[in-house]
Amino acid sequence: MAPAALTLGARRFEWGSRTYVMGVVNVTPDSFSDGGRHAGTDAAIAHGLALAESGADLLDVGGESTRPGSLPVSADEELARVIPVIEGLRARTDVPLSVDTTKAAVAREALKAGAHLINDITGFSSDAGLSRVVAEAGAACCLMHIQGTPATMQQAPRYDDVVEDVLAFLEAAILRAESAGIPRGRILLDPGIGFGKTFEHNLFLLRRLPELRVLGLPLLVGTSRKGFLGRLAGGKPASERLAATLGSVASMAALGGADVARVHDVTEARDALAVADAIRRCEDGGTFYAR
Ligand code: 7PJ
Repeated sequence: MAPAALTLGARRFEWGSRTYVMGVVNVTPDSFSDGGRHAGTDAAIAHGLALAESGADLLDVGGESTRPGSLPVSADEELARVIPVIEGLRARTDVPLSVDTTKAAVAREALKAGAHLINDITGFSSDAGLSRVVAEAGAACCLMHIQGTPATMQQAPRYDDVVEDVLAFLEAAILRAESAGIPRGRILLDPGIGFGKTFEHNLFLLRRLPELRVLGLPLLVGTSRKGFLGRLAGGKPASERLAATLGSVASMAALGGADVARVHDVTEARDALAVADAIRRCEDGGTFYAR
């Protein structure tokens, strides 16, 4: 059975009907390179609008880099980056907005400014107040698996059984969310590709994504431009990983792994998913889930 449909703002997500696309809107200092805070804000809003036009079903606004080795930023800095972008997008598009944050203080203001979903890469394991903020706002959340922290996670990732360990972490994350008062129907889960995982862990998890279905909640998966794709493509830098990204996105759709793909390149991902979803759908008569 498919997970219950989710309404976020003006959009309804009917899980199993197709693979939805979350477009990434980064508001980190790299995007401020040409002229300060205001230019960075405007560039991020313009980028988000372009992704919405390209068919993004959801936009994920992030003000803290979580790349391997990156260090945390303060709540004040994150707020200054993210809130004007949420306000700007909220005024100009009805695409639902997600905020990639681990901090209750940022989530509170982001939800006030009109965001619909909090995307916590620590699965409610770092800021005890975050789940309550989401519950009180009646917002949705994406709970991601991570081993360690972004600063240290790639030093020596280790699992007894990566699928079992991710499942156990996500089960505990669901409990944290539910005990704060977030209904199950407003929770998405994410195996956290690249977050405390070796090259082999990433591939193995993607191959076995359908096993995470036992949790009964929609799955969001982010592979876009990640390091394991660069390695598979012969050592390409992030800027040259589009084709490899599309390979991963189409594969996970074909394997039945993901309900939402988190990507930088929305136009291309929508085309790749249209193909993979159509091939998959012709076998099971219109839904990816057993009826
Ligand atoms: C993910 C994310 C992901 C979720 C980032 C990057 C690193 N949130 N935020 N899942 N990745 N839910 O985009 O390379 O995979 S930041």
